[in-house]
Amino acid sequence: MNSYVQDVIEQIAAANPGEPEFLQAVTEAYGCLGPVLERHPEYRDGKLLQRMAEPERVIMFRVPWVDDAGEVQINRGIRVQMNSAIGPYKGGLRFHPTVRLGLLKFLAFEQVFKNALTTLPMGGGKGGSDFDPKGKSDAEVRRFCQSFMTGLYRHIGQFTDVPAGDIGVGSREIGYLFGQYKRITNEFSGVLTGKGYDWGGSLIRPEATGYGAVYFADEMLATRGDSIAGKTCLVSGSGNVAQYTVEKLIDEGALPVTLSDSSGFIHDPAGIDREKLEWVKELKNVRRGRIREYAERFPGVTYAPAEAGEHNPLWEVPADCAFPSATQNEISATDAKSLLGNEVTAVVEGANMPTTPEGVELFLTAGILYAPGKAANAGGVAVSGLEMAQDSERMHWARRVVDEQLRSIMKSVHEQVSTAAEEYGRAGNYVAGANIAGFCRVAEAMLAEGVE
Ligand code: NDP
Ligand code: 2IT
Repeated sequence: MNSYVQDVIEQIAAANPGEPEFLQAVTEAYGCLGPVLERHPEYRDGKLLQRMAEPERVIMFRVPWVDDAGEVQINRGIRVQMNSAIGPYKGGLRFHPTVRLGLLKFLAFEQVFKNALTTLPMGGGKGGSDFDPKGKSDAEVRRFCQSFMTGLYRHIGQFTDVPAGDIGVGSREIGYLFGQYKRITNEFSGVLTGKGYDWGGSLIRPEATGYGAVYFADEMLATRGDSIAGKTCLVSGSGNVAQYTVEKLIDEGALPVTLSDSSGFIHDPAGIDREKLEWVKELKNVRRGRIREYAERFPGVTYAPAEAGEHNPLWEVPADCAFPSATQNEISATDAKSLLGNEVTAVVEGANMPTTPEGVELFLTAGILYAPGKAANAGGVAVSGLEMAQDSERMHWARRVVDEQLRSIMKSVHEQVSTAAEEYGRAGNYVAGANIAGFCRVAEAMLAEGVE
């Protein structure tokens, strides 16, 4: 790594102690930028690396609510407004007990690059709470969401900051958050994305991240004269991203064989078909059950509980392609070796930063098709951008129109990433390409806007 970049990373590490995921994301991204800074001394003079690692603003607030037993509960709400150089802050909200400021800073930092790659006018942000929706009643989730929005509403808006969903925040939570925003502000606007169709949402937004990841896989495989049809695919997670990844894989004639949650994973060698997928959607989105039940419901399926440590047996299942779609750092070096040992062709990240740095290095050295999340999962936020456009127009676009735009945006992300990698002598390296292309677009805007 270039010594200037190394120094900057060390300064950032010293200034942000106890934030390992944030530092991991910064190190990965900036580690690719040495040659860019040599070609563009103005980025160095403008201290762009330092500026981009410092959130423009962080909001932290108390979220008090009353549970069903009448007891007062307190959670912490956070919104990281990372960068608004190319548009209003945009990015999801995560409700999960592991949420801390450092975790949201990593997600917000990646979001800035990702949103730039969509070419839509969206800056980057991320927020959430350490609230755990698991095991909570619907009324408890609603009261929590109303209190969360009461703390957040004054800091967001359709032209300022537009949150959406992420882990633990789906259409139910977006509904409660939107209702409270509208009630407090007396304004019906596109302040959140991922809304229901009848109240300002976009068709294809629920599907967008998963569909987009498969479209990105199509683009990558095409560079090697290959396609997804007939490929055995591993998918982790069983939430929004995993479900619609499986749906598109089925549409395109691939064979998805796994799903998971934090308790364990299922392996269905016959393949998850449409009927089984509909059952999973009902299990996860309506009954809010565990993936273990899939193995009880369908014959020939094995279930393995999650194991502690550096190894997830899901990644030992032989397959052609892997779509990690659960959470950060879910593919360790050991898991990457299992995948490579089984001659995986492509790893396509539906989740944000699901591969550890050691795993990333192994994939890059092996020369497989490896798509980092900031490129491969950009379809979700891209259709959020299209939802914002529809809200502004007071219009709904047809399903086919949104899907075509999503496909064309994923094609363009692939093209920008490939071109940037080639320009800097790193052809085929999608990590370098995504970081360079995303960085340059934001850097140019920041320079144009002055020292702000
Ligand atoms: P959901 O909450 O719908 O689903 C998350 C899934 O991942 C669940 O199956 C959950 O299992 C599992 N999971 C979550 N945390 C862990 C953990 N610590 N260990 C093991 N499994 C875990 O979230 P999404 O599908 O929306 O998000 C999945 C990933 O995709 C995240 O990395 C998110 O940041 C990323 N992403 C999401 C986008 C979106 O539009 N929703 C867009 C781009 C990226 P359990 O129920 O047991 O917790
Ligand atoms: O990580 C992500 O890109 C998301 N959770 C979606 C963000 C959005 O604003 O749609």
